[in-house]
Amino acid sequence: MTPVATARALGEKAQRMIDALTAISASPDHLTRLYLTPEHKRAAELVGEWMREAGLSTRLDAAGTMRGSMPPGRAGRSGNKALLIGSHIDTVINAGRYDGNLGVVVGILAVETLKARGVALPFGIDILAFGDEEGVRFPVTLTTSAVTAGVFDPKALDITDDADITLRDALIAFGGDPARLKEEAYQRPSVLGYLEVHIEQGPVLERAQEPLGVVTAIASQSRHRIRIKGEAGHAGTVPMNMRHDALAAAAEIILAIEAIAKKDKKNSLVATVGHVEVMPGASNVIPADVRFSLDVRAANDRARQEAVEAITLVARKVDKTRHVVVGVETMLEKPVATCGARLQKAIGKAVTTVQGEPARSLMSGAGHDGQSMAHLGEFGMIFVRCRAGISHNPAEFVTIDDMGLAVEALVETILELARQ
Ligand code: HGY
Ligand code: MN
Ligand code: MN
Ligand code: MN
Repeated sequence: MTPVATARALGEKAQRMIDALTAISASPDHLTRLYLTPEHKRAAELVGEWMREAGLSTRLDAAGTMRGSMPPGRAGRSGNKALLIGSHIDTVINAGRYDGNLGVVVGILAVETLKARGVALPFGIDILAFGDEEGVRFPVTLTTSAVTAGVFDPKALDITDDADITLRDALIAFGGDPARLKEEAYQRPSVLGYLEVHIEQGPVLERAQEPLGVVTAIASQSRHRIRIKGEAGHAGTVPMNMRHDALAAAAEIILAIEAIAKKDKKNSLVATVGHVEVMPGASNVIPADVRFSLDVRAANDRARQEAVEAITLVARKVDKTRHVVVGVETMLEKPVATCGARLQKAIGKAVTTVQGEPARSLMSGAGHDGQSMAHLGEFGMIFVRCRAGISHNPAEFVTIDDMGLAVEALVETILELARQ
């Protein structure tokens, strides 16, 4: 088949696989697939089937990652190392269908394509379908890739979800095994590197009219929980100057967060409050207790840290002026994760070959499992154009042709590494 036909046929197969995964959701109305849920299990089993059809041996690991493995096809300088290829099959709430899922589908199709071409590689390939990159159910992110990279903090097992279920209990109920997480980690010398194909989740490639791009680094990121304790009271009787309104205090802090982030001009600083809980939540009761999430990112660690310090100062001020108690808890901090030079170069060559024009390099504002996998060695990412850069939204869209080109680019990257 001609390369274009191959890309088209691969894109059509990718679309069928994406659509099959999209149908596995907590809701018939939209795509929501959280970590360690029955829909996570069903999606992992479907991905496992595809992996086996591609000739990989599979197992669901103790953390809930579906792993597909292929040994080296021939001797070579890489010895018994494995090239890890992965992404995540968990989603946000009311998600787009390509975020994460596309990377797993493209990885499986790339292995199928290499086998169809009779390519014998001097290294193994492991495909990893991570179960928890988004960190939506539990307020920690990259859980399963952290286990894979040997950097999982067991204290996270005691973190609870909104239903007060601990990560440990959810893992056991899922059929995972908290006691075996440590042994699930790869050893650094056995890993050739980690590659992930992912939608850009931003507008750069579409604006440049290029289907693919090379990721240079993943932004510095931290997540926090802010809790405000005020005093419940009767909405009709407590005078305004005598209130300790936790939600009004939260509103003042949230607007200050937005103002701090907007002031930044050169560090791609962004700050988001995405989840707010108001207790007791009755319309005629002054809010007594408010908890909200805070997500801060920047192109460098210093800019992010300075923003968190400025936000914490505002929280202290509101604590005093409104006579409430404001607590700021840091749930995670991830420094900038830089993609390996060798993988960037191999991806750049492959993308240039496949798209027929020089590959563009760009930073990722979104977090990815590569932030964990960087602990095992080099990681590299291929970005795929998505319509208007929309993501974490059911309007997320990638064309069939671009998906086919993504498979071709991953195949070319693997062949480039095999030639080294
Ligand atoms: O939040 C993120 O950046 C990623 O989509 N989990
Ligand atoms: Mn993602
Ligand atoms: Mn995401
Ligand atoms: Mn990711």
